[in-house]
Amino acid sequence: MNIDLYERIWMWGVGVVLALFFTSTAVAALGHQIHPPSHVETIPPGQALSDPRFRRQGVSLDQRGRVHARVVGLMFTWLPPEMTLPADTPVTFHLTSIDVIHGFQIVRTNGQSMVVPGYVSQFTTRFAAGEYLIACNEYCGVGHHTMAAKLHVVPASQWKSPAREVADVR
Ligand SMILES: [Cu+2]
Repeated sequence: MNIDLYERIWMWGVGVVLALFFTSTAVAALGHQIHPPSHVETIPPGQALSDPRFRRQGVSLDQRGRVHARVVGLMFTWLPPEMTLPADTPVTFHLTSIDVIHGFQIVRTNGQSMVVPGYVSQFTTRFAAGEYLIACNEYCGVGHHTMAAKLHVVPASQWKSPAREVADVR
């Protein structure tokens, strides 16, 4: 079969671009551990702040000593606006919104998730010690640009851990 030279160049070009895309996806997923959160848990958005899972926002320890961070998004803030977490320790984030869709992004880390009213987003990650900015990366209204929180990550030995929960909230 005779294929025109230009046709052949374009076919190779497309092949190379596809190979690059698949390779970069594989490197991100396998090398850098970047995965989309996959977790389906629902919550009535109007009652999220009185729900046992989010009544107390912030950092907690479950009965097995694992660290959890519970955050509620609303126009135009994150609750709580500041958290302190231990470094090099797996932390499971639980996120929900009481109004519109927000985007929870811990800048310069792989911690990021959509925050959708009616659902609890969850992901687990760990951090190096330092200060991190939590931004909203999903346009949510006129005050969107002011929607930010702070994350302090301190060496685990200096971290003041909260009391363990009496019963596992989840
Ligand atoms: Cu927002």
